[in-house]
Amino acid sequence: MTSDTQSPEQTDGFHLVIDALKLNGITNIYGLPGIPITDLTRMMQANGMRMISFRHEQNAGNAAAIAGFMTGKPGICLTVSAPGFLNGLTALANATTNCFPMILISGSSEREIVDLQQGDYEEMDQLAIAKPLCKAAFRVLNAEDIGVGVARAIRSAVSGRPGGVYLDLPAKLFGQAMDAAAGKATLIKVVDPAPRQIPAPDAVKRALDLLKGAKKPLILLGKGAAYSRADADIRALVEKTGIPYLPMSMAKGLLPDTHEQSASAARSFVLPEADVVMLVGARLNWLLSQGKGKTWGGKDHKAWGGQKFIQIDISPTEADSNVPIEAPLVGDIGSCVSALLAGIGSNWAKPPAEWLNAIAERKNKNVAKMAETLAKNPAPMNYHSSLNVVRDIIKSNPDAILVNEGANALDFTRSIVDMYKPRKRLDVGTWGIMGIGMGFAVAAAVESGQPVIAIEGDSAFGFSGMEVETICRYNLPVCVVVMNNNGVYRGDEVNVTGGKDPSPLVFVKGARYEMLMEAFGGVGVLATTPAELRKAMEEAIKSRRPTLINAVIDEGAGTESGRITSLNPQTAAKKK
Ligand code: ADP
Ligand code: TZD
Ligand code: MG
Repeated sequence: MTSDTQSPEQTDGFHLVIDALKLNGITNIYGLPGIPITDLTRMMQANGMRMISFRHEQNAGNAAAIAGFMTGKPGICLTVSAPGFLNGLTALANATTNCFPMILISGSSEREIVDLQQGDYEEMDQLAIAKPLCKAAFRVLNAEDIGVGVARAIRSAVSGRPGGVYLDLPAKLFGQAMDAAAGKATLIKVVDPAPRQIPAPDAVKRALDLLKGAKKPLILLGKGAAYSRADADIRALVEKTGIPYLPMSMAKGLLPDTHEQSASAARSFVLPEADVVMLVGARLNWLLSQGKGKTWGGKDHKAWGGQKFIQIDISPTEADSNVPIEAPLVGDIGSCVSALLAGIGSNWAKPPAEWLNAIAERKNKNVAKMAETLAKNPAPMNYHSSLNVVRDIIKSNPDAILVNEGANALDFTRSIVDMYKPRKRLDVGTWGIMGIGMGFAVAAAVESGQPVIAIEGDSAFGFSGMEVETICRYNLPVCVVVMNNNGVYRGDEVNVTGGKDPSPLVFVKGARYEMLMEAFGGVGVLATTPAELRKAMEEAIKSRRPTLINAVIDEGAGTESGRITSLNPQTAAKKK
């Protein structure tokens, strides 16, 4: 037989999607099967990809987003049409907000029916709905365009300011057959997906001149700095200049929190006092009081405190978003920091001793005060006595990844638990969103292979708690600690009307969250003292078995909204 009479080898949409992703080094998929992607999930597994199947798409989406942050490659979330797609959207929007590279791939129903609104199964114009929530959105109608669609999605997710991308794949696409060799030729291996962006020399000089003249300089490291993976250069910049620094929440550990130049323990002193602040991959959003108001030494919320800002960011439009930026430095953080380093000679003068001493004095005072609080052992446990244990556990296991959400459970963990290595702290990010916990924990374990410790408010845990089954199914080394205070912020509220419904903020008292983990074959522990908590956490790290520790916390220990009480409308109104 000649090759002409043989039927040529065929490929199809399913296989082209798989091949396009694999060609670009993407092998982990976070998703949930159903029409029209059930076969795709099976085929992905059969073709050497790791398909992590979740119980709710939002958690799969959060897993994909944080996998993107951890690896610098886009994390992939795969969902079914309409409702599955919508369940994934919160994570997609959150990824975009946080600058995490992620691609939401959703199957969709037939264009012809959707566009005429004729009532297809799970009909929805998904592309139109996704667009305002992501950096870019694409739809592929023909199998020969899958290579381009995947390449454009990857580039859009990771280049410039990273973010979420939507890729719409209608059901009909998957079954489209084509010649295998011709199909292979349509695939694109993306070259240099996140190109370096070199800052202009005059912008570097402007930044250095401003820094040189500072009497009270401060460096603020954000999660963009953690994402940039310029760890060694960032550390060199901090150490060579001798400038005190503050890490934003997810930048903790970029330099060890115990570093002598860390000003974390004197945060409320350094922010209003500093005269020149260099932002490295951090935005002046609500987390930094928009650079204005009392936090910054301003008299009221209209005026900033007179600080001058240097802002290193890959987004050229970020500068001046809230206050004037005297020295914007646009480029990727690696390139910007190395350009700054090159301009810092051996004759660089460290900041005035007066400034450093004033910070050291505050720091020592606050550290001593904190040590005193942490040493107490009240019954029932409170946030301090329980998180003191977590602090020790992370200290002896610095490679473990800490996932954290809640209000008090978040704020106390952030301030009490020191981090020692970059990108080990994953939390609620820019939105302060609840529900990232189990999705982040699954991806953290899958992507790193390291033990994961998830410190969860009991309310926060509830948003994604069913994924403990996923954790058990994939046998992941995740230790969930539910900081159980019977409610949102506190568990001791009562219905002021005296009616029989409980207060909107409280849960069933004495809930046995650890039994949820036991239901799926994991280890459940009830811990009412720091000693019990310590023993259970040590055992979880050692055994690497899925574990849930129900840490019973004083239900009156928290404050409303944790550290951001001032953002409550009723509190704000009272102040006026
Ligand atoms: P944080 O919440 O820690 O303050 P943000 O999310 O507000 O951090 O800010 C992160 C910033 O980092 C964003 O403005 C983003 O554009 C920027 N960024 C992300 N990756 C890079 C990079 N590789 N180089 C430069 N800037 C980056
Ligand atoms: N829904 C979503 C998606 N995100 C949110 N941030 C909220 C609601 C509001 N919210 C917070 O900001 S924190 C929180 C909610 C519901 C839970 C706080 O209770 P917790 O933590 O049990 O998790 P603590 O330790 O009791 O404070
Ligand atoms: Mg709670």
